[in-house]
Amino acid sequence: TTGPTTELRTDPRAVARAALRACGVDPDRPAPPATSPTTGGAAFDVVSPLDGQVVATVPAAGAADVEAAVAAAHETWLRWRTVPAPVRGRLVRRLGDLLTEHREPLADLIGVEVGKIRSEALGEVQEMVDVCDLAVGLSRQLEGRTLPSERPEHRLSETWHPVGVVGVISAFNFPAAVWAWNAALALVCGDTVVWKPSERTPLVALAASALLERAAAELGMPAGLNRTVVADATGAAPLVDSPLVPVLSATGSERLGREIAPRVAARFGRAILELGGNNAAIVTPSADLDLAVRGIVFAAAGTAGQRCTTLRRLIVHESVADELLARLSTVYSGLRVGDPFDPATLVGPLFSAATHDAMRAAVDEAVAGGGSVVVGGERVAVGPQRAHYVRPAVVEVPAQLDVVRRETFAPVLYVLRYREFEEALALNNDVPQGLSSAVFTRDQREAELFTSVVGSDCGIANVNIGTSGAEIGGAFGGEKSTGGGREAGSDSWRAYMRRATTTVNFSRDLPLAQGVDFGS
Ligand code: UN1
Repeated sequence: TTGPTTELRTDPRAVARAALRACGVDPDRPAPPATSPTTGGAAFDVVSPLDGQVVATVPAAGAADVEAAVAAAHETWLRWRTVPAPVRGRLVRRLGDLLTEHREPLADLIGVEVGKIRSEALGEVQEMVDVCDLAVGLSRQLEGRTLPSERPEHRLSETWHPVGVVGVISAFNFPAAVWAWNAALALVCGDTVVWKPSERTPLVALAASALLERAAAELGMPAGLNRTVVADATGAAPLVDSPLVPVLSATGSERLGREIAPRVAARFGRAILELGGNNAAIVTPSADLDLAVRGIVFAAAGTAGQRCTTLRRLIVHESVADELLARLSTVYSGLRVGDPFDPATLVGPLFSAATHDAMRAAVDEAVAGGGSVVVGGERVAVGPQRAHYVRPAVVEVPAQLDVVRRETFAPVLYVLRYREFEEALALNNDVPQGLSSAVFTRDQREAELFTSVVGSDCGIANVNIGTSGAEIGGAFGGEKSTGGGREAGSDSWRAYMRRATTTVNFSRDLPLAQGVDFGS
């Protein structure tokens, strides 16, 4: 531990209580709306990463509760699917308005539960509002196609129908926005939702679900279109295994994906997977270094390195590496680490002691493999010692070591040097994960190559912008061990619906396709 203890002015418990109340959740008994009391009697303690103390206790849903929530959501779906999509859109529009009105308390809860700095917590709420806007627009555009039939006086067309209950499993680091990406789309698509937030960040989930419930009540729409279940993996089993959940959207570790994907596949369900990332940026000799430094620092140190899109690998041309590292070193040394509610703070706490352990182990492994720490990695004393504040680290490594090829969900940026652009591209792609990637260059040939078929193999390939902070307008997701799912914008909505292909014969004849002759 270095330096003096920085003051922690925020009282997480008081902030959480006031924010829950503002969103219509009883702070003395925080529980999901529209659900019967849970069966187990077990409960989860919510620990704030700001000071390591318990801020609330939430009753745990067991497998029987989750099973009941799925059955109830299915019943609600039978009615909801017949409501016209533009009418469903009104619900999501009202949800977006309520989220906007409650952006401060929602951001408070994200700050208390995750440790996000104010601007990023507000940004997460904005991301929810943005996806509501997108979904409202989509509610009038869930279009099918009419295709040329090979037969005369025939029409070939497709219609998109609601699919049923969509299960959503979300992670601690985007405890509300990932639900909104899924729920806003699912609701306009005519589906209902059962949401299992991380049991370590349930409070903002309870608040967001309460606002949706309020929106539905105000508009005279059904209660329980979304059912939130605060459960662990065992309790959540019905979401994974029930045939009443045709689509399961899961965000989390690669381990989570390996556990659930085969089970969803075994019942022929559809899984939308958003798993790990190990995102790289290439900095070429022509890069605008001022811009690159800013892009790199936000992507690598923002959210204390705990986004799935966090920049974890920097692949720098040898001609600019020394200068870039010197500049990064200066900026990292000055990064304000501390109370995330202090507007001057840029780096809040790590989520947990386990995150801190994983970070230290990763840095040690990189050093043992011949790497050297350029800057950071040390603990910063903020408030009581039960919390884990660190200076984000930059570690230069001689090669893409095993530890570099793994995702460590903490602020460690590995730096590799390259000579030829093709070598940089190969390094970018030579990891199991395939979520996000970036190139900083002013050379159009390099930029085009990076985004071409032989360039980055990731779901996101950016030019002169970091790897994180995607807008919701595009499809979000990645390849390889990232899981292949796509959420949010573009045509991601199709994954939340089923397609019916229809051939209509309006002739007086019965010509068979492929010219088949079957008598008469
Ligand atoms: C995540 O970390 O799970 O692109 C999602 C981004 C955000 C979403 C991150 N819009 O960084």
